[in-house]
Amino acid sequence: SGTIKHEILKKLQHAGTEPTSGQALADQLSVSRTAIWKYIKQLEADGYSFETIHKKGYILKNEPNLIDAARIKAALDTPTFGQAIHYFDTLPSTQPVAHQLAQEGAAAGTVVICEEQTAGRGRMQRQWVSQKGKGIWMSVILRPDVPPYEAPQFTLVAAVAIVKAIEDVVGISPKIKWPNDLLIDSLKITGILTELQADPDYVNALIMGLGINVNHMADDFPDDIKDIATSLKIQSGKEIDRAHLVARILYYLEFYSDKYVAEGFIPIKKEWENYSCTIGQKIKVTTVKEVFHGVAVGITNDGVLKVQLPDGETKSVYSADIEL
Ligand code: BT5
Repeated sequence: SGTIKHEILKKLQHAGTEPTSGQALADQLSVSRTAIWKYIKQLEADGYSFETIHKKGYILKNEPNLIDAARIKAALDTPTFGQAIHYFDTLPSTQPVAHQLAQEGAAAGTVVICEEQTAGRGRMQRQWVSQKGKGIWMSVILRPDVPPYEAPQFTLVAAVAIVKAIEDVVGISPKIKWPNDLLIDSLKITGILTELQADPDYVNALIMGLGINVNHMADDFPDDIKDIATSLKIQSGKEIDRAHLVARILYYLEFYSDKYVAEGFIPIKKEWENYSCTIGQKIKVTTVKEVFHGVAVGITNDGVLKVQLPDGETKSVYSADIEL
């Protein structure tokens, strides 16, 4: 039934200011006119509004500024990802909900998304600021057929996918800061959190948490991040259709994770390097064990960062925070 609702929406979106009759919708979707009427009522309850023109039909007047399943699905162009979307107004965090669904067997590409997180989190239990209606706060369940030690590469896969989607929808190109940040103008626009459900030998699920600042104005950010964060709206000067961006991210996430499984990391590594602002830079590396300075000389075919120290020695960095 969710499908018919989103098909109705899609048709009315495409029809623009031309009325579409209930009978035409009923015929095209092989349901009764009463069913169409009920779906229209449901859409109205979701915040959509329609003009009803006597004997002619419906015109879509207003769409709520939401990232609900119907709007994402109307823009979706993927074989698998986003077929199941669990949408919430507010959640503590989308991650535990996605973990739970994955444990219950949810399919690859299942999405948990909300307008607002009250306890959004980054790596190592850091806070992720997630204001209502401003961003994309979502978790996507992946089930790639890879061993657990390859999980961190999916952070890099997701980074490439999100850059591509932002290029398509917004027309600007963020830079990737290893391992999990996207920056514009050296300010953070996106954070990625890759979590794992695995046995010793194989991955049951990857829970990819994606946080993207979209329609924030400068004074929407709280003091503690206002000097390090930015949004797509601040950077592009336009209000962005979040549902459309979500659909594009899901498209590239499916494309690149399939590519990874089929061809390995090397083809994706090339794209990653093109977008990276890390390689070739002097950086400060903070791991759980130590802090050191060096030059980021590259990533390996396993996605590990290579850092050359002042004495010429090269260190492999698997997980860290870096400062440019
Ligand atoms: C991350 O962690 O960057 C991963 C963020 C993942 C968020 C998504 S949203 C959907 C899903 N559900 C969740 O609860 N989480 C995921 P990390 O590299 O540890 O960076 C965290 C740091 O980024 C914080 O300590 C702040 O300094 C900064 N920060 C917090 N909120 C931010 C925001 N909205 N924009 C830019 N920077 C932010």
